[in-house]
Amino acid sequence: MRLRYSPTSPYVRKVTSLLIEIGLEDRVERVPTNVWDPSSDIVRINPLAKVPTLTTDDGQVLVESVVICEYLDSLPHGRPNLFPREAPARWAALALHGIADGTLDAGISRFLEMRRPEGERSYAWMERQSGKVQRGLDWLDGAVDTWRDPPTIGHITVGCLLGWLDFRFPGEDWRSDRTRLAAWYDDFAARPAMLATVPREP
Ligand SMILES: N[C@@H](CCC(=O)N[C@@H](CS)C(=O)NCC(=O)O)C(=O)O
Repeated sequence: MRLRYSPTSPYVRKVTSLLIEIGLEDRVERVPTNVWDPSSDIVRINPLAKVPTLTTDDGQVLVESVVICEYLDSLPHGRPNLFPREAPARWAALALHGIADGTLDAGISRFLEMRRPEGERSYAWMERQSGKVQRGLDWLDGAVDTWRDPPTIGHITVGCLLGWLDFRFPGEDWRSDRTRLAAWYDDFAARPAMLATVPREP
């Protein structure tokens, strides 16, 4: 399998950390891809020009990190599944994933807007996205006491969200008013899968 990836992308990190959690990291060749380069050949396999993009061994191209993650978790691996098969655990995992991934989407939207030249930037848009991030983090802080082992795709996505916030907004303190979430993240960030996938500039 081939994974088009970037080391700064939190969506890619969902995939690479899941691969380590399930012990399949050696099954995937990683192909560095700059999605912002107009000449990137990513468009040949993914018209949306996004990472992560996975090409499976039988040539199927998969996009959307959650779809890629579920595909990989469906392969034989002998570890606990990160996508529980049965309700209600499945829906709890996907509900948590939905809030964490949506919070990440809002953070990315704010970040991309911040990077636009002054004059093209909308502060109202950034404010709107920032509100989603703050409310998403509050929601996670309110839910954290209900989380149990083993981790699911929901927890992986929360970890990738918080790691990305620290990476892109190091001066913004999300922890002080969310001490339960911060304590959970201290433990989660020490998992080998998280330590091996810390975001970094290429
Ligand atoms: N919902 C998608 C989001 C993927 C995504 O937006 N990736 C970013 C990198 S962090 C990207 O490739 N952006 C390029 C673009 O939007 O043109 C997923 O979960 O895979």
